[in-house]
Amino acid sequence: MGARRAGAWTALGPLLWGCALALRGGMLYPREGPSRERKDLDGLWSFRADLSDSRRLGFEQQWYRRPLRESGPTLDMPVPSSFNDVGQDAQLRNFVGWVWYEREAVLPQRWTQDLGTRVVLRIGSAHYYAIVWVNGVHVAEHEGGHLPFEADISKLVQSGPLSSCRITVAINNTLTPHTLPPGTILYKTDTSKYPKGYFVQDINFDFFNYAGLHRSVILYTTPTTYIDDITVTTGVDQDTGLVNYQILTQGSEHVRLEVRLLDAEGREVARGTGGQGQLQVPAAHLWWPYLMHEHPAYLYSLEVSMTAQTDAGPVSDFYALPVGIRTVAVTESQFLINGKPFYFHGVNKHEDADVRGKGFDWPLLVKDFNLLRWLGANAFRTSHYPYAEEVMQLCDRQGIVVIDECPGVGIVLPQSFGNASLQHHLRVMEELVRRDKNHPAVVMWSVANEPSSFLKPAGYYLKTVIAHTKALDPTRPVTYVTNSNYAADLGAPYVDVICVNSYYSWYHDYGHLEVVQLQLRTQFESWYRTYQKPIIQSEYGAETIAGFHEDPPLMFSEEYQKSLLEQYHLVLDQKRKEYVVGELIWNFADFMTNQSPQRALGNKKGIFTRQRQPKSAAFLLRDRYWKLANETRYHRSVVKSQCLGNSPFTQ
Ligand code: GCB
Repeated sequence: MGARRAGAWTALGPLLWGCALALRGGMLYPREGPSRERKDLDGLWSFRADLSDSRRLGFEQQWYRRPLRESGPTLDMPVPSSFNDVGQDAQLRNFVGWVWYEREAVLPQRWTQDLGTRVVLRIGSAHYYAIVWVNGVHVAEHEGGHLPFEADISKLVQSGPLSSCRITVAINNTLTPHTLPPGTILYKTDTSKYPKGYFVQDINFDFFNYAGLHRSVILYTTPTTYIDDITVTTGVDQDTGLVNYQILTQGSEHVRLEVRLLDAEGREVARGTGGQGQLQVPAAHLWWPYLMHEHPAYLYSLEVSMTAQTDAGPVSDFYALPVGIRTVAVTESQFLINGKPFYFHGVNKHEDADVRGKGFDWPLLVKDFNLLRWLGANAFRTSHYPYAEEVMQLCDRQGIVVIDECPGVGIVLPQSFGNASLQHHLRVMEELVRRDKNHPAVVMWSVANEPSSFLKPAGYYLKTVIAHTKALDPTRPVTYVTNSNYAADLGAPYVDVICVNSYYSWYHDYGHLEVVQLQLRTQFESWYRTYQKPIIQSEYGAETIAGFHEDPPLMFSEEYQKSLLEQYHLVLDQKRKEYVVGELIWNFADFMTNQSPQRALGNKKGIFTRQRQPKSAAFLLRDRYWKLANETRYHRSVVKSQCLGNSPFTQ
């Protein structure tokens, strides 16, 4: 129960930040303001899958040179959305290779004529590999489907009498042993069984490899001298909040920076100047998780104003960043937020829904958050890849704590632990930390889910990714999620928290609920005895077809899911008094997977259906989570008033 690592992630100050980042440039979320405009390109795009045998016809014929419709027939394709499920065509649903998106964007006159304006094209997510052209000119390439990338297109759109530009994006969803997540293309060469050239995409993860433009495509502007990145870390000294900031600018050496911190009512509580410093906030309102405080999720606003003298005259830029003041620390047996023990009672999610696949959708997002609050969940893990920025923003605003996971899922083949994979994995962590570092809701990074951590090269690989992540962000603990045996796990010595997945009485001893307690107890005790680190039960659950009922419980029935959960809860209730610091159900909702004899229209371990309707287990979990919330609350009145005040549901 010691405090060996306590404080390791608190208030280390801004100087440590950013120094290890190899990436150039920031990735601030595009916000409108006095010096910035934004134009969303959501809606219908032209679309064409390259169905040629080689999948390279689009490049051979240079489809980006002319409007896509001139190269052949195109479809209307919604953005954001996966392309797989919107059509009636099995070939498109299961397509592997290059698809082409195109859209004409009308530009405000000032954007094309004012040379002091910088025009940026930003793609929130293109899965998996993307090449982008504007008016036929190559402007960007990006690998990895879950993180944003940008291109400065000012020169292109300001080079002639243009009032619009044509944006073409070619996207390839092929996964190889060196992508993240990895996959393998299997060529089936037995011509007595398969047609010539036949291949399939093989993957070692359990969700459908949806593809396309999954998040918004945005055009936005800044001045040509501009605020490029802001990094904030926070600490607490007695009741004074400490806000360390570091600001990077581009475009001129001679800039003046002023920062003001405003409280939620818009009153200035601190101010400073220069590119880095510390603001002190007396009697600070801390950012607390949902259900942990009377006023959770308190956000300040850090207003950064830049002025610069340039050859073209004075320039100013402005960016307002939401800031939550909080600390995170880990001891041998506790996870502390603002110095108080925090118990994760939450879910694992997926970005997944009917029709749109992994496409971002506001109604779905709000529905999911209403369900989380209804459940009394205080946390989720972004299994198994970074979620949309808007999701993270809502977590900040509602106090939902996040374990932020990178797409390191299905890393099981020896060749996926080589140097090419490692270098890419390090870069993905840089992109993830760059994007999500300022979210108070993010309390821990997860660098992988269930890698083959018992393989020899996995030890070095995981150690390196964890060390790199800690160098990028010394303010948060780092973990990965394991399903290995405690004695064989080569990465566990390097993590701060042990996250372990287990499926007793589901994948092992199926049907035998009577062994769950013994096996789970053995699991916890072995891991703790070996590593003396706090443990999160990061997955557990049972496949359940909504509407199937069997009593006594049988597998796949709602009763079995409930009983299995109850068995887990009995042990969790003992061990959470010792060193278990969280439980995350697998899964929040049913989700689509590859077709296989083990999956009936996808993975059915959701406590909600894919359409977000509750199975019986949702009510069980709701009772439990509210009980847990009541135990950890500060005042008896807190939970009730939060529930009544902020949610349409009452207890
Ligand atoms: C796991 C994986 C998750 C799967 C789940 C299952 O351990 O982490 O991606 O979906 O098990 O249902 O098999």
